[in-house]
This record gives sequence, C-alpha cells and structure tokens, in this order.
Amino acid sequence: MSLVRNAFNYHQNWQQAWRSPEPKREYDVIIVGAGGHGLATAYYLAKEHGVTNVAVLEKGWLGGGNTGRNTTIIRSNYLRDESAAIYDHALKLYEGLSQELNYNIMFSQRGVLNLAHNLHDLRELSRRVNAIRLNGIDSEILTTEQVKAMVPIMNTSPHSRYPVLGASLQRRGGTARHDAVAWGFARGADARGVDIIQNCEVTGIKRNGAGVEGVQTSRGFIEAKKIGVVAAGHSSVLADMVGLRLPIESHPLQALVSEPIKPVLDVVVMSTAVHVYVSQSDKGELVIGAGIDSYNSYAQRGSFQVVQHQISALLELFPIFSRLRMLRQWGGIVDVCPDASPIISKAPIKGLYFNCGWGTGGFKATPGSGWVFAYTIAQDRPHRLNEPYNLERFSTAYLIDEHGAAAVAH
Ligand code: FAD
Ligand code: PYC
Repeated sequence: MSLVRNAFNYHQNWQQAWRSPEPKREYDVIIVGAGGHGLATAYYLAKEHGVTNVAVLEKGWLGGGNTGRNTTIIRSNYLRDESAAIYDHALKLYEGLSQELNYNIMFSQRGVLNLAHNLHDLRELSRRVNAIRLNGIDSEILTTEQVKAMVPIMNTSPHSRYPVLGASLQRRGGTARHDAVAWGFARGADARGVDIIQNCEVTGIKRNGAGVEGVQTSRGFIEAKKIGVVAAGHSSVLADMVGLRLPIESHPLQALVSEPIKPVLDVVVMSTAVHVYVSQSDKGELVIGAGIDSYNSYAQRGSFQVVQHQISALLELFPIFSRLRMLRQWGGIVDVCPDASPIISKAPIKGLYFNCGWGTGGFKATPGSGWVFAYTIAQDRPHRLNEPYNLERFSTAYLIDEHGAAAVAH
C-alpha cells in the first residue's frame, strides 16, 4: 500500500537515503568522485578514523561512472603477493558488507571460473592457482568433466574450435549489485555526517606553495587541506590541474546484457583465449563483457566491432545462446596503468592523494580500496596493504605486473 501511495506522490514522503546538502565553505577532506571507491573512502574516513568533516564531490550522479557500468565480477585470484593481500582484504570486506552497511548488496559467492583452452593456458592456470593458494586464498583446478558438471550448457566438445581443457575456480568469487554497493556506502557515509554533493564538477585544484588549498568547482571554491582524487578514467585530467602527469591511459570498456531468461548459469565464466566473460543476473539477463577498445577516449561508449567479437566469442562457448536477443549496451572509461595494477598513493604535493588505475578490475576492490585510502588520507601515510601501490614504483621499477589476472578485459 505504501508503495502504491508513494508511486502516485512522486515518492515525496519516502525517507531519503542521503541528504543533498549545499557545499560548505571548508572541509577537512574533499574526495573527488562519488563512485564506489570515493564513497567507500568517505565511509571509512568517518567510521574508522572519526574524520567526518568530509565532502564527496561528484560531477554527475553518485555511482554513475564505472561503478554503475561494470559487470560486477568479484574475485581475489591474483598472482602477486601484494595483489593477493589487497584484493582478498576487499573480498573479506565484501563477505560482511551487507551486514556492515545494513544494506543488501546482493553479494553472491557463486564462484568464478577461468577457462583453459590449450596446454599453455592449463599450465599458466596451474601456476597461478598454486601461487594463490600459497597466499592462503581459495583456488582450485577443475577438469573438463568437472566444468561440464558445473555448467552443463557450455560446449565442451573436444572438436570445438577452442576446446575446454579445464579451468581454475575460485568458489568465494562471484558478483554483487553494483548500484547497491555505491548506495550502501553513500547512505552509511551520509549518516556519519559526510556531505555528498552531486552535480558538482571539480574544475581546478588550488595549490598553496608545497600543498593544496582547495578545489574550484562548478558550485564555487571549496577549501580543504586534504584532497583525495578517486576519479577513475578522469584521474589524469585531475592530475593535470596541478601539473602532474600520471602513468595512465584512459580507454572505453563496454558491456551488454541480453533479454532476461530463466536461470541457466549459476557461476561466472571467464575465458581469456576466447575473450569473453559472462554471468547471469538475478533478473535473468546475461551480463556479457569483453576487452577494452584499443584507442584512448573519454566517451562513455564502445565500438561495434567489440560487440561483434564479444558475441561471437560467447557463441563459441554457448551455442545455446544463438537466438537470444540483446537488450542494451553501454560503456565506461577505465584508467589503465602500465603494470595493470592500481595507484593508491600520496602525491608529491602535500595533502593530495590519488586512488586510480584500477582499470578494468576495480569493482572487486571497492571496500578494500576505500579502507586503505581512508587510512592513507587520515594518517598521511600508506597502510602496509597499499604501500606497494605508490606512484614512485613507475620510476623505481618495482612494478606489480598483473596483466594475467586482469585477464580478458585488458
Ligand atoms: P567511478 O565509479 O568511475 O567513479 C569516479 C567518479 O568520479 C565518477 O562518478 C565521475 O563522474 C567522477 N568524476 C570524474 N571527474 C570528476 C570531476 N572533475 N569532478 C567531480 N567528479 C568527477 N571491475 C571488476 O572488478 N569486475 C568487473 O566485472 C568489472 N567490469 C567492468 C565492466 C565495464 C564495462 C567497466 C567500464 C568497468 C568494469 N570494471 C570491473 C572496472 C570497475 O568498474 C572500476 O574499476 C571501478 O568501478 C572504479 O570505481 P571508482 O569508484 O574508482 O570509479
Ligand atoms: O576484473 O574480473 C575482472 C573483470 C571482469 C570483467 C571486467 N573486469
């Protein structure tokens, strides 16, 4: 009844999940970008560090960037020790996030399969699984028969163009509702006093000698001695405002969904060689993704040839989907570092911090990324989990090469 009443009065009487405050003249911390990472940072600044005089400034609507555009795959099966530590920290936070935020993020640990199509793939996956297990993270190798038993609709014929020789499986991996992650963090941060200010674009960062003084925005100048930039595909644009050049390239990454169908796929399937990843949403749609467009762009759309490639790859594995209609398609702008690992770092300017470079794989890291970034900003020094992800690594060559784990999308 309340639903019907509210539908007719434009939801006027619904309790708002977060306020829409006017920007104050000054904050202790400004976060640029209300994606999942920026909102999580604000939430943990308030909750873990008692820093509540915080504004999150968003040029559009919260969660409207990559957070609301991604294919929601969550896993921590990364090769390097540094990556295992931070991505599994995030996965553990995800495991308790609905309770933490008192908000159902629809986290579903349905498992993530990475397929092997040749002997090299199989050896590479075995090596990776061993490394992952040495870090205490769940991972196992499945035979073709075991894959078929998990996903009966997959074409595992030895005569197919890309035969399935086995797979790695992370059972704790899965998916979550992307919007809910942003909304849950937004509501939690707002409840702790954080101002989330939408339709407020940061157009300049004001420096004062060796430090920062505030930001110029489409709604006026706002003072802050600490500024955390969490702007994903636009991070280099923000860095340019203070004359910094980040080792980042921005690329479009697109995805598409099919019409809803009855439940046929209850695990996430990824294939680097065939070049596609697919899962089925709770609404029944197949959520399908592929690789980045190779050119640089800030336009939030992808090109048609990637869609063609994506669909033909899907049909290699699932001929059963050949008569399915596609419902919608969209793109986001991802920020890719040369080693396919993120930057979570102090900048060489006092009070300025960057959290970016998550490329095609940052949704899975959202709570962990916000947690360490909040620590870094509050303490003005990195947490041990994000210490390796500093900006200096691109000059010291302590790179964290994760191209293999970034897998299909890069
Ligand atoms: P965003 O959500 O993009 O937030 C940044 C915000 O900053 C945006 O809202 C933007 O409007 C704002 N902003 C930018 N400039 C300014 C400015 N000047 N002033 C104010 N605000 C500004 N990751 C996974 O782990 N699993 C996946 O399955 C997966 N699939 C993906 C599929 C697609 C199609 C795409 C595009 C990405 C995918 N990713 C995936 C990557 C993941 O979405 C991102 O790494 C992650 O969401 C980044 O979160 P964020 O909060 O840093 O960025
Ligand atoms: O990082 O798992 C991932 C991913 C899947 C699709 C895009 N990124």
